Amino acid sequence: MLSTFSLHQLGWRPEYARHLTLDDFEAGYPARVAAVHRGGLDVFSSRGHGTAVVPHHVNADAGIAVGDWVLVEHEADRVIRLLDRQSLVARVAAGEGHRRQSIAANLDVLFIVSSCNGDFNPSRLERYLALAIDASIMPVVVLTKADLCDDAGDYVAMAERLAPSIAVVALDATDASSVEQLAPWLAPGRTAAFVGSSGVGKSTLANRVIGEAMQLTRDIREDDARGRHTTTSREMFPTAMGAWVIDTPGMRELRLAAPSPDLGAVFDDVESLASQCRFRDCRHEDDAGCAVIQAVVEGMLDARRLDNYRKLQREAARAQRNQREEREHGRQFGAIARRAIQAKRERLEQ
Ligand SMILES: Nc1nc2c(ncn2[C@@H]2O[C@H](COP(=O)(O)OP(=O)(O)OP(=O)(O)O)[C@@H](O)[C@H]2O)c(=O)[nH]1
Ligand SMILES: [Mg+2]
Ligand SMILES: [Zn+2]
Repeated sequence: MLSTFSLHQLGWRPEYARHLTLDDFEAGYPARVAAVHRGGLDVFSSRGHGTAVVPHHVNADAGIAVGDWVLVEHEADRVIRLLDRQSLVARVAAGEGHRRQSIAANLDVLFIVSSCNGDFNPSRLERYLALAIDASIMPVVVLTKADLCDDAGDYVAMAERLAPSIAVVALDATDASSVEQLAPWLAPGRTAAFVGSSGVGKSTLANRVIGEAMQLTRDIREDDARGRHTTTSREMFPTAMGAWVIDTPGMRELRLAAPSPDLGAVFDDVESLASQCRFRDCRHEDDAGCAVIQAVVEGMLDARRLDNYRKLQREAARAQRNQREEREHGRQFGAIARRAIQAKRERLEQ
């Protein structure tokens, strides 16, 4: 494995330095986050592979993520601060509550992995596509296990219908020459993440593109009861070709966390129909002058697709409400803190 990486090899962009001063560069050096543990970070930098702790005062919206850039103190293996992100993939954390959880940062490509079998789910793919496009990350739908199904072409056609001009690739993740199809998105310095349900082949793909030499550095994982190697944490690896790939654990739930995702990029058919509804605030729930419902009735639009669109819209509205509440809470807390400081100052002055 390479021992050190230049900023260029690490995928550095001038934008990351936008808010860095000369003082910053004197205090620390930029490093890229390869993994996030409870005790700290694994990082890659010009010094090679290292670790760094994260002091409490370091702020990161939705938490520091794999792929993030941080400034690390020269002498102390301690993070000084997080550098501006170019992109962030986040979701509402699984389970109760509405905490935002970051999945990966500074991605160029999101490989949305599904297999050519019962895992294939158009509504889930639309959800992932909306997530990627909202974060300005190029989505690529990767359909694995093409070798195990009768006609992968059917799945490709179904996937291609989900959003305008998206890239869809069908392959056998266990076959090196088949995985070559991903090469156009893995140029040196690029960063790509594999996301999707458990067992669809994310790690198999990641291992393939990481290459022989790098695999030696991968953790030995524990098998589950059925002898499968299921991924339990997000981790970034350098590939033999010079790109970076992030392997992620299978996700059972992906609730959108962005307050106003650009659903139009995925659902342009629905949104252009919506512009023809009689009422501008039409909720597309009953047929009074609703062009969207009309299209469903006429068989021009999938009822499933409309349902999913409305579901994602509701999720976005909820995310917006939660963010507003959080901001309000933050403001109230800020006011209390300011009053306390003022009171203390007055006491000192007496
Ligand atoms: N025949 C065939 N088997 C595949 C293909 N892709 C994955 N597999 C197999 O499917 C199983 C699961 O693959 P993984 O790569 O571990 O799946 P994963 O997406 O990383 O799963 P999690 O880590 O649990 O999220 C393994 O036994 C792979 O060999 C494929 O394209 N063709
Ligand atoms: Mg895995
Ligand atoms: Zn309508």
